[in-house]
Amino acid sequence: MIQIGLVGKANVGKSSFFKASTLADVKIASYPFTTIESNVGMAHVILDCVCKEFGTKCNPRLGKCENGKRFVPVKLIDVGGLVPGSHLGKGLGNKFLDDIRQASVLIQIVDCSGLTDSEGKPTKNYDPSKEIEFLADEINLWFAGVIKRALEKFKRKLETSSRTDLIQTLTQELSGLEVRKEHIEQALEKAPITDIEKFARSIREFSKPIIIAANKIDLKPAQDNFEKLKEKCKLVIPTSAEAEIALKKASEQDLVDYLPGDGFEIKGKPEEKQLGALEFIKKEVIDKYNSTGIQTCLNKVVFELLDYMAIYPVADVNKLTDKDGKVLPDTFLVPKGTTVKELAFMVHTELGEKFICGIDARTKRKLSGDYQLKNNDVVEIAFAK
Ligand SMILES: Nc1nc2c(ncn2[C@@H]2O[C@H](COP(=O)(O)OP(=O)(O)OP(=O)(O)O)[C@@H](O)[C@H]2O)c(=O)[nH]1
Ligand SMILES: [Mg+2]
Repeated sequence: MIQIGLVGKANVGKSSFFKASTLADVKIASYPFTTIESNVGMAHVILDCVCKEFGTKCNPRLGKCENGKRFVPVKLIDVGGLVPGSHLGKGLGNKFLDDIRQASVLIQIVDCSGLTDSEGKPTKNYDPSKEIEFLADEINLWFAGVIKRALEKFKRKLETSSRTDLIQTLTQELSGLEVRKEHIEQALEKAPITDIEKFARSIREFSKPIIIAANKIDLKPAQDNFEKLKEKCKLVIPTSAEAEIALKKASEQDLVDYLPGDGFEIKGKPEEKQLGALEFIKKEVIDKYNSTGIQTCLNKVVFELLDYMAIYPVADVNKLTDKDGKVLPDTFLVPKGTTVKELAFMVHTELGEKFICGIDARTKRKLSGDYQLKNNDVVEIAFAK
């Protein structure tokens, strides 16, 4: 399952983002370093399910499908606040950074209101672009440290080995950091292995890209800062974790019609205070930014930043079922370029080892092992029994 890391300085709303996405009851407070043990939970990306096209009703094993919108689980990791010097162990920096080793992508939550300083303490007019810079530096330096240690024992060998051997050794040694072979190849184009810091920065950029969530966008100063931030960073999404928590709560109470990522309609009779809060969210967040941004962030990291596709493996292309008769039970999120044979291994090692061919559910044609899958492919894997 894809792992997404939530990072950022202290007191910016990481745990609020986590709670809004997973509905887990985690500790949230208006002081820095509230989180001291990382939280891990399940969030979802939401996509158009293929069940509609096939005119069938699906039975997702994980997540759910409502009105053709499929909720596919992704793992979310909420770590404690990072500070300048975290990579050297300041705060609980090293521990938190270790917890995001397995993440394929990071969402940096930023306090866009500028009402907290670099250590998460209350202030005024803090420039949020500063925390974006220091955080990327911390993560890059931590990466450089891990890579340096991992390569120490191979130093001599790496200097004399061929490019192919070098890439193979690095792929093995860095697999625990979710670094794939193509990330190493891309990074080597940009920096030589001898320049560890530059090389590490480059691998980090390819293997753990960062998107910025400009959080607390419901607050006026955040709205002003956001306009400036947009000019400086390409990948910045306005978010209000607090608004998302309020909307999910109101939806559970059946007071609003709400599909995360969209606006909402009030349908019940909220009490005066809750009605006021909902009206505030509509005016300050939805009318200005179209949504609370939380779901937008999750979907964007998976389908744009990582450029993943949704694939539906089945055991029977005619019935679209698994061996227990469940219709379209799984949605796999896989990188572009994934082949049918690679998919077979992802479903089950044995399926990969005994692989014969794939079968396309739309055309019923056979697919060879090196066929590159397309988004929304529904495939059966034929294997030797
Ligand atoms: N106005 C507003 N406040 C928010 C929002 N998100 C979080 N907060 C508030 O910001 C404070 C910190 O939130 P947390 O979620 O605990 O922040 P954190 O980044 O996990 O903090 P640490 O674990 O201490 O690093 C709390 O008072 C939240 O209620 C938001 O979107 N809007
Ligand atoms: Mg927290």
